[in-house]
This record gives sequence, C-alpha cells and structure tokens, in this order.
Amino acid sequence: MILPILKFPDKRLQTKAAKVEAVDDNIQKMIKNMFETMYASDGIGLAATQVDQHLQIVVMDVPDSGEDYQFILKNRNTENSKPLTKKHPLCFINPTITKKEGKETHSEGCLSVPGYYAEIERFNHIVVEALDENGKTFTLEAHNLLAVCIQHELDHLKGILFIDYLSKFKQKRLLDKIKKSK
Ligand code: QAP
Ligand code: CO
Repeated sequence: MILPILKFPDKRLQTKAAKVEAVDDNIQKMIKNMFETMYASDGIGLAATQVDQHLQIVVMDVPDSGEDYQFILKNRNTENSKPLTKKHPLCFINPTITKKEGKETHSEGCLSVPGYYAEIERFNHIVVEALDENGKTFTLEAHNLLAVCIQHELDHLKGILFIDYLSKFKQKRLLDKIKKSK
C-alpha cells in the first residue's frame, strides 16, 4: 500500500517519533508499506514521520557509489543484464548514531520537499546501531551517501528537515516559492 507523504511546511513533519516497543505484525506491515511508498516515489530513504506515523522507523535503499559501480563493470561478462545499481534495502528501528567522523557537504533532497535540493554539511563516516525488521540488533558502519542519508532520515525522527540547516533567507525564499506554486 502506497502511503501519502507529508509535504513541507506541514507541521506534522516536526513531530518527535516515539520508540518502537515491539517489532510485531503491525510494525512489519508498516515497514512493507514504507518500502513500497519509497520505491514508488523514486526515493532513497523514507522516515515514518513523513507518512504521518510517529514511530522510530526508517527505510532506505541507496544505490551503489563509485567503488561498487567499478566492481560491476569489471564483472560485466557475467553480470551483463544487471542494472548498474544493486538493491540494498535497509530498515532501521530505534536507531542511534554511536560514532561520527569527517565533515563534508553533500547535495540533499527530500520526498517531503519535492523539487528542492541544497548543499548540507554532514559527517561522512558514521556507525549506527538499530533493530532490523525482525527486531534483531545490528551495528552498521556507513560512509558517503549512505551515511548522509542515515543522518537525514534520523533527523526526520526528531522532527528536523534538511532545510532547517539553511539560512533564514533561503528558507523564506523556498517558502515563498512553494506558496506561489499553489
Ligand atoms: C534523503 O531523499 C537524501 O525532490 C532521501 O522530486 C537525499 O529520497 C539524503 C526525491 C539525498 C541524502 C541525499 C526528491 C524524489 C527523493 C525530490 C529522497 C523529488 C523526487 C528524495
Ligand atoms: Co527527507
């Protein structure tokens, strides 16, 4: 089931998500719907907050970056029919970042702010601890776009949008543009 995505400046995007108490059937159904919604909108990450469910759940599927792309090209003969990106569906429940290193700026977008992109400073290397879709604890070391995406999605669970990091001037310009287009 594809769920409607809240769009900025909807105030519900500022809600702080509650911890998931138990990864039960209902939670697993919600995760399935979130993946469906993310893929249907060509997204690489989606937080439960964005579909008006204020629980600490994030789904993600970040296409491979530079090195993996080279790996696929090297194996061209055997992997000819495969697309240049591999599917890496990841689900984070009750996530916490335990290590962050190396600041860099990346271009970010958001399904809740369609058509708008901005350069945001984030950590380039992180370690995140979370539960997976079966309620099992895992620890993941992430770099580059995947690390950026995790930070972006965890912000959603705290009610923070990437545009909150922009100057008041840029925020007002964006708001004016959205109001005009309505
Ligand atoms: C967060 O965002 C992210 O404007 C995930 O018209 C994005 O999936 C983190 C999207 C980039 C780091 C870098 C945005 C789709 C998807 C749009 C998304 C749009 C259609 C955004
Ligand atoms: Co977003």
